[in-house]
Amino acid sequence: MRYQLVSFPICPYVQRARILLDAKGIDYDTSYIDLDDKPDWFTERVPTAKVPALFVGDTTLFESNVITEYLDDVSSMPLLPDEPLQRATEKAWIAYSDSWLMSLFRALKSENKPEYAKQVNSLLEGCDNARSFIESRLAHGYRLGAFEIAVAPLLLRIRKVPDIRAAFRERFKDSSRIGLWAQTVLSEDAVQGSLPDDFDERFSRFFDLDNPAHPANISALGRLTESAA
Ligand SMILES: N[C@@H](CCC(=O)N[C@@H](CS)C(=O)NCC(=O)O)C(=O)O
Repeated sequence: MRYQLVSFPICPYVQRARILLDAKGIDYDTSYIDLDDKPDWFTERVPTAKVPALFVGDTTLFESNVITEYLDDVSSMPLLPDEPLQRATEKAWIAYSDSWLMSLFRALKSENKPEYAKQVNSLLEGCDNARSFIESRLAHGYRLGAFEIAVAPLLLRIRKVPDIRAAFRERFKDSSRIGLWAQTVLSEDAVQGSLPDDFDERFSRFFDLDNPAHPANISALGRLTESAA
């Protein structure tokens, strides 16, 4: 049976499923939909009306973390550990990483610098909380696991926004291992190949990132100078 992945080109949650499918060499078809004009066949089959959805024959799976866990379960070389406590721990961090993606989304959609700064700070705090978990994963050498796949879309997007990238560099400058871990995740073939060719353009357009007035483009210093004038 061939899987059908329902997708939207710049969705980070879809990207998780795509990375896992590609990393494991699983064949699948992709259907792209317009989230502003969802087709009936989609809304009739997907209760949340959100992507990703994975059609497995007549069955519909939804929620990216459930889709990736299912695909991991039914394929060889499992990414999630077997041991129940380790497995639950990794799944807990994966679930927590959803809130980091949400902070990034809110930061990029924010209309003013204070809201943007609040969301970036919440993103930094969340990722900072994962320091010891990431360090513990590196104790036995790097391996692409389920957690890495869950956070790869976030790491890719952080790289695309210079202001947020700089904030991460500053925050994690004392941990070269975490920087190296992030670079290694980003250099995985399945991660590299998971973005559409026109991703940068679509991403910028979706968040209006080329607008000089976007909060990510206004330096804190510039804002202070403006308000002092
Ligand atoms: N918790 C869901 C989130 C999925 C999600 O928010 N997808 C967005 C696109 S990135 C979506 O389909 N939005 C359409 C809508 O909310 O109507 C998951 O992990 O799959």
